[in-house]
Amino acid sequence: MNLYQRIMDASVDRQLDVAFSLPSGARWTHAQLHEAVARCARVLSDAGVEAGDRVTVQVEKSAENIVLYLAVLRIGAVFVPLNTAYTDVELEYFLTDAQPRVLVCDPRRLESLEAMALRLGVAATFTLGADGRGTLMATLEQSMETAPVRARADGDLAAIVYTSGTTGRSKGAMLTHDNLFTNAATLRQIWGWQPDDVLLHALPIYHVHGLFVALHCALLEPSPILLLPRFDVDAVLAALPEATVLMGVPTFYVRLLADVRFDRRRCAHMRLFISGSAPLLPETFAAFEARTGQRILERYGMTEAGMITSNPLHGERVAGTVGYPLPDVEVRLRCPEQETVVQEGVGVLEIRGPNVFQGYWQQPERTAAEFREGWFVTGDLAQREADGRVSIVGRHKDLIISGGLNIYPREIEFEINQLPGIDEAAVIGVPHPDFGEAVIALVVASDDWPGEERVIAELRARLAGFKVPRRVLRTAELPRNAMGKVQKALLRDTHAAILSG
Ligand code: MLC
Ligand code: AMP
Repeated sequence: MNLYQRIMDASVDRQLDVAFSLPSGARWTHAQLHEAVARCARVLSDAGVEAGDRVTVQVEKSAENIVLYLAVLRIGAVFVPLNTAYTDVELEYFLTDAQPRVLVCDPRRLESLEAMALRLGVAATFTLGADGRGTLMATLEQSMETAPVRARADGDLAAIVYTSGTTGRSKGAMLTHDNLFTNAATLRQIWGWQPDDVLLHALPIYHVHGLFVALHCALLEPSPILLLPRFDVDAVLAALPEATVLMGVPTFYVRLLADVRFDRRRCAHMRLFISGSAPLLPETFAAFEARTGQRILERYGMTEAGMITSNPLHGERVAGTVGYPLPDVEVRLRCPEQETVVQEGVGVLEIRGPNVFQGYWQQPERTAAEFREGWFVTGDLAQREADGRVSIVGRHKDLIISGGLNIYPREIEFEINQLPGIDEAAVIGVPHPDFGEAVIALVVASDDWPGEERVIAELRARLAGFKVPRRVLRTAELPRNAMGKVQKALLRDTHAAILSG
């Protein structure tokens, strides 16, 4: 069934209730939301978007951005969200790969992106600004025409979400209407979602955390959403007394704790603080409890599978663990050395369940490589206790997570290796007080290399800001093991304190 139909059905008796409220004081009822969705769906249909067509969207967060997401679902098309930090160079790859029928971009980038989209065969480009204005909404306002909900089978695609790839190129994870619905239904149940919940939404909506986990829980109840354009400590502090649930990456909690105004009184109305997308440090968990009297509920997931495990709503939330597999998700561990499958102990986590994606867009070989006997190989190293509780203890994949955003070193190493005077580069993640981890690079270079500042400037032109190394250090050689592989763990140890000051 079309996920949008389910979202519409959920609010059928609640049309005049608030769906979203914004810091400006603006409010959208469910009736207004679905009216706008139906008309936006018509604009897309008139632009030639048919069921199965991709609609690629790189815009700032707004209520209209959510209207656009729901409109794409409504007509059975496939939503392809992109991080607003991606540069034109990165966009060219995504447009070439996804081959969308329509691109929706920020008005400030129309000039460069429209020309690129045209060249790459995209039929139409619309704009949508942070204020909700742009050619998309202007077109919608010209007519009252709507487009009907398109019937979809559970296995039809709803979204392709790009996730960084070990080989350096991002891959599009194909998610179906059923993947998204079943995961949301399970989360609503285990997190005890209620109609009088109020979701404080401060996450970006170009990744699964903010787009699916947070939005779907609220929209399928339905319960109102306080929609913040981005995470901002002042705005969150102002909204907390009205909210009951906050979902965030660990950086949210680190930043809130750094503000003395964040205290027990401000959190008195809150039912649930949820953390995920990156490891929550036990120190943050403990400091949070000491300050607010509340224990953060940590869960674990990934783009390819939505949510996988969660600490319990009732019962012990243990710092440094990600809780139990969701009721409809099976997990097992594979010891990397012996290649044996175990239920307890440490190994690479493999999962199976209705949440698991359909594969990588147009990459059957990569899909096949990441499934074993029907189980999806997460690449995360996990430890499982006898009672089933899971902790993520490391990564089998070479991945950096900075402020909840994934970065694959290969992509950055590739770009650095293109620069003159550089023989080789190793990119690693080191501890960072705000982002958990951040990127640095070690380079072996000749005397005429451009130098740290120039390398950083060159990378900025090509890569999203969060991927650009904070430091680029020249070194005589990179440490290697007997197999000739760069010993990144050793480099991480050597440079562990470089960004901690
Ligand atoms: C921004 N910057 C970052 C960064 N975010 N650097 C490293 N890591 C990050 N995550 C840099 C920018 O490039 C810029 O630098 C400067 O910081 C300020 O940018 P900003 O946009 O103003 O930053 P800020 O608003 O403070 O954002 C930080 C943040 C944000 C942590 C609030 O990154 C965020 O909301 N992260 C959540 C990401 C998320 O939703 N992840 C879920 C993925 S799904 P400069 O120098 O360029 O100007 C997933 C599955 C799961 O993982 O389990 O949920
Ligand atoms: P993404 O590919 O952006 O969806 O990121 C998914 C990855 O984030 C997972 O494979 C994990 O490595 C990591 N992750 C998500 N949640 C947690 C968590 N609670 N603790 C540790 N790592 C996490």
